[in-house]
Amino acid sequence: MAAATTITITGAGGQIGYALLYRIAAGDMLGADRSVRLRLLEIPQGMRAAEGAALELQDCAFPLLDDVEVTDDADVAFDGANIALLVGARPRGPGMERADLLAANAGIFGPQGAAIARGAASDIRVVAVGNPANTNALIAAASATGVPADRFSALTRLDHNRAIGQLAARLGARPDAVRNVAIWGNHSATQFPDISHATVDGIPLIDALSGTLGGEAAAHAWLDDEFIPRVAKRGAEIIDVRGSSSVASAANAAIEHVRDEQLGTAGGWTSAAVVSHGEYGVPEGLVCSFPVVSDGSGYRIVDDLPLDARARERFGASVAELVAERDAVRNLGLL
Ligand code: NAX
Repeated sequence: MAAATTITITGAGGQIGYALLYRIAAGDMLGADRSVRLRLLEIPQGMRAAEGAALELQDCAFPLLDDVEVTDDADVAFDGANIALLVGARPRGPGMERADLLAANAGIFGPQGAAIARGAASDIRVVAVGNPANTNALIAAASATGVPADRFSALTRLDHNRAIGQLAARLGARPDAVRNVAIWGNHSATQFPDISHATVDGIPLIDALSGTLGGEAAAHAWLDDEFIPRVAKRGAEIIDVRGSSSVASAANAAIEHVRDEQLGTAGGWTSAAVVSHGEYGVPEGLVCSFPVVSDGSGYRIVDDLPLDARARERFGASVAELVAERDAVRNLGLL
């Protein structure tokens, strides 16, 4: 077996951390032939929870788990890291303005980016899960001097999977029959879940939807009035029904994001927020969700899809939000 892969998980004592650790150690992320070394980063208040999770990891006696270390020191956590999942973030507190939230998170993701630059392995790849995920990834990348920006991404795989789940349920299809859905923009309510290139069992999805709903006008009405808002606001729906935010589905999405980036997307594409090089007119440097593919050496944007005026308008609104977040961070002198 090859040398163990070192994986750093921040916020490991939190809810998503707890849902992530055991699946990673069981081999769900990198496969049954790669052993892993886990580095759990927490703040002092979260250390006991992370230490407890580490005790349980020991009690699972996973054959692939070489070693677990719990720390509140970012330099220790990222030392030699091959993969980092940045989950720990500052949630929006009562009365907190957007600028306060961005600043609080810049105070987390900036120093973590710098620690990654100081100590991570040369093949490091980082995904920001903690919100606001896109801008947190942007800040971490900007602070990681010497690490190529394209090593940083943010999670929109949960939005992608939510879209597939909705479509499969509406069409009575298996989720794996639905291909080439795309999430464009920000991981927020402005995101654009797009089915215009999607297929189900090889048939254009819009045709299948028109057949199910009784015509193309009805299909477009369902997409605009139900599908898009439901996917974009699914996080709030989960909180309303479950009484707590998405945890298992978020951890699952993070595992799939890393797995596909590291091992490759097999046919079709997925969605991830990655650094723009100007694709589709998105300002260079923004961390924006696009359809992406990977051959195992990192995500590459699918950059040649036609977008109609309606799609451009929705995508443009979400990109404008990302620009505003970036500018707010810049104006605070944090970028
Ligand atoms: P929890 O509050 O359960 O856990 C967060 C943990 O992070 C806590 O244990 C806290 O002590 C730790 N933490 C805070 N600051 C830290 C720092 N500087 N270094 C290390 N650890 C730190 O939240 P949880 O439910 O696990 O959610 C984590 C983040 O994921 C939140 O920001 C949440 O908004 C975000 N989400 C992102 C999603 C996505 O698709 N991108 C979906 C799910 C989730 O909402």
